[in-house]
Amino acid sequence: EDPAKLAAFEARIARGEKIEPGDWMPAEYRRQLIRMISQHAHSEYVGMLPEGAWITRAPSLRRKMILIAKVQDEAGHGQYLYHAAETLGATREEMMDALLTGRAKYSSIFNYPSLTWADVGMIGWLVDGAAIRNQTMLAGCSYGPYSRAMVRICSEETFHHKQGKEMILAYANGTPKQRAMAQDALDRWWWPSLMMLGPHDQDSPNSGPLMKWGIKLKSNDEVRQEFINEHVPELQEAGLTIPDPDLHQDEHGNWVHGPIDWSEFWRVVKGGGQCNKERMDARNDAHAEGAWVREAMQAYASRALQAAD
Ligand code: FAQ
Repeated sequence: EDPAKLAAFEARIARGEKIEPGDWMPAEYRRQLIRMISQHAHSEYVGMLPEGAWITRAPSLRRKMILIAKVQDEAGHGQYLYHAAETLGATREEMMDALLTGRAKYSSIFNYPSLTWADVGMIGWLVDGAAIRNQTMLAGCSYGPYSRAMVRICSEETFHHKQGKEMILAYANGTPKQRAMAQDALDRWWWPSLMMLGPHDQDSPNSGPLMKWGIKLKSNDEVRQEFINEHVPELQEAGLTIPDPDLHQDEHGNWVHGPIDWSEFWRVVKGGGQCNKERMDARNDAHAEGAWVREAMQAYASRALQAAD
């Protein structure tokens, strides 16, 4: 790679300029962005499934409308993100193929089952809460299209976060059965939510290049600490118990968590979680069922092209 071009590129990042699609960039910067943005898109796309499963069983029309809007937002986030990756030269077909054949990753968190209605609220509060912490950081990233997508996605997810919190607070202040449902959902979603933010910094091989080039502005552990500091007091105030006997506050006011079971994390990432097979089957079925739509759109586009000739 041309050292002068690399130096000019790094100087632009140091000045806080955004890198735009046609600009020169190192091959590794492009590769890292395609990896990360496409996996982020896949996460939104698979992430529709755990909550989507509850649309037909929402307890009221109001809750059903909110949930449909949320799941639809997640589909939209996937679309923005696939488009952002396309600006780097990845094609939709390649990315979809990588997901559907299991070559690409998507977030570990979506391989856990949503067993009760309280899980829908807990996903909004914890999973969207963790996603917002990570994505607020990424809104400042050096690649223009990704950074701008994050601004819009974060504002929509702030609504998701609030609706989740509101739902859990209603249950936490509700009947003993509702309180037990909220606690049970917290017991099952707490640790996966911490894992979702990625391995500890010493086990995060991508952080080096990502932080050097201003893609990630904070490390996995820093973002996890922010997430914990925000959520522990609020969950405790709701009367819920965080399932971590070692949790305590240090002299700086940071909430320190007990050991994370990384063997569980890697098992889930490698396909051995409770719902990996179910999620991949659902996405493959949806893709196969959509074949006629893609064919019809292609036929329409080629006819429009002929008409323009
Ligand atoms: N799951 O070197 P690092 C959402 C992989 S969106 C699976 O630390 P990096 C919205 C990682 O890919 C949630 N794999 O990696 C929503 C790498 O493998 P690779 C998704 C994981 O990139 C809410 C290896 O481990 N958000 O939730 C995970 O520096 C509610 C080593 O890791 C994004 O994707 C994981 N949790 O840091 C939707 C945000 N963590 O690729 C519906 C963008 C790590 O080399 C309902 N991504 N791995 O084969 C990022 O910020 C980063 O990629 C991290 C990981 C922080 C996820």
